[in-house]
Amino acid sequence: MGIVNVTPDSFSDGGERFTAERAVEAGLELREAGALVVDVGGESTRPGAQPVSAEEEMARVLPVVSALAQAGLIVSVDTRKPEVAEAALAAGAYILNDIGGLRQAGMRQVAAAAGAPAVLMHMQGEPRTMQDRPHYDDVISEVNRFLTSAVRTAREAGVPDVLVDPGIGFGKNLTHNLELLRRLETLTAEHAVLVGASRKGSIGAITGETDPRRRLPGTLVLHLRAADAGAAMLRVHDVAEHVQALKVWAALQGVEYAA
Ligand code: HH2
Repeated sequence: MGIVNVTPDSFSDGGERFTAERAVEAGLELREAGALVVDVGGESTRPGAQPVSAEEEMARVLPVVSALAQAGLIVSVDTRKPEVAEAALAAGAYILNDIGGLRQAGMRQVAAAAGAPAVLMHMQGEPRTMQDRPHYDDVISEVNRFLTSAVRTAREAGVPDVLVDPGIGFGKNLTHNLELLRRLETLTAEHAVLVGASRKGSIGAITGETDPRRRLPGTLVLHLRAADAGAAMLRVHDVAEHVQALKVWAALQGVEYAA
């Protein structure tokens, strides 16, 4: 899954793609580089980010979703707002990616009505404050319990298919993020799992690299660990580099790379 942020303030590519035209170009390039799905988001969820109105979010993402869908791409929309989700699915998005795990009123119904598969992510708290002092007694069990319940609720509401996501960096410190990846088999044993560690703060915390755009090597290590644990999909900024890494990884496993 390649990332297209149509936002002025995303943590890792802030502003770079902040016009519809530029975002569409970026999406097409990601497809060309080997992305199976392109994830379009109009609200930054980085720690401390300011919320965006539904109108503003729609103005950002709808032209991009619609152009990429018309070009034949599988588009996912990264939003927490049911009105944005509904409009994006009507504009041609196929997958609903919700960092809120479809907990907000209306989200499950929108996905079910559109027959849209969904990504259900775990987050402790809210983006503005989630990194203040995250706490777990046992992070993997608590995340798994949350996701299992979110899957059940989504299924009962009629959502046709789901991927779950432990939400790397969403209300988690470095220890929590590493523990989730170390014990990821707990999740992959029960669910189809998506992992998104691309350029995230944990890599900066380990290495001292403050520029997210220079965190590809660390990203690849975390993502190959996720692949080893059986993750079904990776959410990434650097698609071509991941395709190369995954092809080599697949060859080592003696399996064919498919995307
Ligand atoms: N991470 C981000 C946004 N959406 N969705 C899923 N399912 N999983 C993730 O890990 C995830 C996500 C944050 O990354 P990014 O889009 O690069 O930055 P920003 O939120 O600042 O736009």
